[in-house]
Amino acid sequence: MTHEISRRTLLRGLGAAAVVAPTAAWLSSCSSAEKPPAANAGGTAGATGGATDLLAKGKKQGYLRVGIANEPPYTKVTADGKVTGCEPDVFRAVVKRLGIPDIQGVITPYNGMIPGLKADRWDAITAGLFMKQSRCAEVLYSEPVIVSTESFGVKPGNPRHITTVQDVLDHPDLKIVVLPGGFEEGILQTAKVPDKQLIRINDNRSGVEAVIQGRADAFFLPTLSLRALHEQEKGFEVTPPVEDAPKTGSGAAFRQSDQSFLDVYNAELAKFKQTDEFKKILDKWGFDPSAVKGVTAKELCQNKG
Ligand code: 6CS
Repeated sequence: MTHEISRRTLLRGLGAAAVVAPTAAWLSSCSSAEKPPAANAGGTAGATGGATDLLAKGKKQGYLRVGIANEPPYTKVTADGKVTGCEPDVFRAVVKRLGIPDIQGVITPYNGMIPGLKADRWDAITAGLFMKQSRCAEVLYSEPVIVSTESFGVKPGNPRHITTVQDVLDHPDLKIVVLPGGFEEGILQTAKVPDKQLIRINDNRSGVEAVIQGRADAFFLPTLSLRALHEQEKGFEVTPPVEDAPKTGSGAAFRQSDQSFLDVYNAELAKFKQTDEFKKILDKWGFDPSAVKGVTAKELCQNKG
């Protein structure tokens, strides 16, 4: 069901999936059973009746739907409802070069992104969903757009001296906030950190609050995401990048039935990565465009977990 709701409701309902169009403030709150209308009226069978012809679908309807989290600088929904952030901005630029005018964002938690993609609630994930073995086994990733690092959000002065995953293992009394199904949860699980040390919170602001109020000792999140949160809330500090965390990187993720679109997208992305526009987008969001040079999806998909 599509209906206009106030953007305040949208931003409050971050836990729910909500459709955010880049222009009109058309939003639709989708329950897990619902699908946004029209966009998948034809279901996943493309014009050929076979696998999705995502390129033809995007050109015909004028946009592709993307799963996002609203976690700056990776993804951001502005106050007037525009879908932006590093990954959506790159995706929008590349699909525009393929003849698809725009994108429409659906906000969802990280642990809902791949199930929602498979359920055809969106056509791609452009959220900074970091590549690792289990995810690469379920979806088709484009070549990476960004690489980035992980950090801990800690109390000022980092009184428990939490700087590495090993520190968490060595101190079983430490409580670490992670996003459910997030990459950081996976890092700690792969390191065999006992589950009783994990506190799962879906909302980044609440994760920071848990540290400030002493209910947790650290919030494990990408460095740039913590720095963006710190711009709004000074009651915590961000550690330097965690040295024993794997290299993180991401690109757009597609359904396995969309291999033909992935091939076309990757070819256009490779050209786009040579342009000043690509560098401008990454610079705007605080990413180093040179850091992703030579990094491949094949390499990042070796990440354990
Ligand atoms: O890929 C993930 O699961 C992680 N990616 C980002 C951009 N933020 C946190 C999340 O856990």
